[in-house]
Amino acid sequence: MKRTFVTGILSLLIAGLVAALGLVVPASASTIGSEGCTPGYWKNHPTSWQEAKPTRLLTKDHRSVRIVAFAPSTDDLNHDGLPDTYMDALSFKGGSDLEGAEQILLRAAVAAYLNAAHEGVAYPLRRQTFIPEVNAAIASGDRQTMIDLATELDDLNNLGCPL
Ligand SMILES: [Ca+2]
Repeated sequence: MKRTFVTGILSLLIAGLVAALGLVVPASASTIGSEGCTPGYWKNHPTSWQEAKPTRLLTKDHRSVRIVAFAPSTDDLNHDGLPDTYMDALSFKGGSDLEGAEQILLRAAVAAYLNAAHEGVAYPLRRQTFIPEVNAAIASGDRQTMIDLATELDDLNNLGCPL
């Protein structure tokens, strides 16, 4: 009887230990799940960024050949006379014309990039998948194509932020 009790306590302890360990195992950047943080979150938490600095230029190539750079129609979409950075993109205002659509898409796309790059966010998409789609939508010159993709990314960026 006593032995069963001790065994039961031990089982509970082990189960608790496993659960505790499970909580601290970091999710991999390649984790595919259903989490995402918004452009607003990333804009306000630049110290949480992984694999990109806020000053990184939108058009800068990535070291990994499997991740292509963003390809905006111009490197100065916010017209401040300087090449746009990842942080600039999170502040793009959007608008009703083609350039506005491109801003809306890139704002969502940079948040998507940061979600996909972060080890603690189980984002559903990989960068090597959606960045070419973003570039193709921009190259299409079709506002609705850009808005549709932006909406898809926005939905994922609003899945819920674990950070
Ligand atoms: Ca600029």
